[in-house]
Amino acid sequence: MALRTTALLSVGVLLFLARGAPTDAGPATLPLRLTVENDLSNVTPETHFCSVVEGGVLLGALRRLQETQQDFKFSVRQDPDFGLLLLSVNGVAADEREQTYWEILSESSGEISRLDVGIGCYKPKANEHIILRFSSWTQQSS
Ligand code: B12
Repeated sequence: MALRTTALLSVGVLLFLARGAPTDAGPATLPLRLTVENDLSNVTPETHFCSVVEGGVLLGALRRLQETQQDFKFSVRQDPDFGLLLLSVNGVAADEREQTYWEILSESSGEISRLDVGIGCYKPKANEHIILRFSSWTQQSS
């Protein structure tokens, strides 16, 4: 009986080792490319490589980037209806009087589309190219 119990325990330990001990590695991270550009001045666009946790929102990727890269800073404003509005990037701030804002775009195979939600809601896909573009909203409605 004791021999049988020892054998069963050994098999159990072997199975545990073969499958791997539980880890606290957390969810996978997805790589992203982020370009910061300015439609209203001749500043050279800057590209950053960052990541977001799988299922996480763009805000998380921007926060991680800010924590690790000295040359990337951003700020937000809480909107009561739509969540977080991206207010400034690297010291360049949206201005109601000037009718300027940070537009959030996604590029794929040269096609650029506008995100239909803000940074607090948008869930980027792996290897997505996000563009933060300082623009004027005089020509646009949303
Ligand atoms: C005008 C407008 C804008 C203008 C606001 C400038 C201004 N001062 O008028 C500008 C061009 C800046 C804008 C930008 C964006 N917008 Co807009 N916008 C609108 C629109 C057409 C009307 C808002 C309005 O004037 N309401 C009347 C005023 C009196 O109420 P208010 O509460 O003061 O309005 C403020 C908020 O709506 C806020 N706001 C506007 N857009 C957004 C987007 C987000 C994510 C947040 C947090 C706040 C916000 O700015 C308004 C003025 O202060 C709405 C559609 C709608 N029917 O509401 C979309 C709308 C709110 N916008 C939307 C989106 C997606 C965006 C962008 C994310 C688009 C993009 N990809 O860049 C960006 C924001 C990017 C960022 N920096 O975070 C979505 C939000 C959907 C959602 N569930 O998150 C809406 C609902 C349009 C849609 N797709 O259906 N927008």
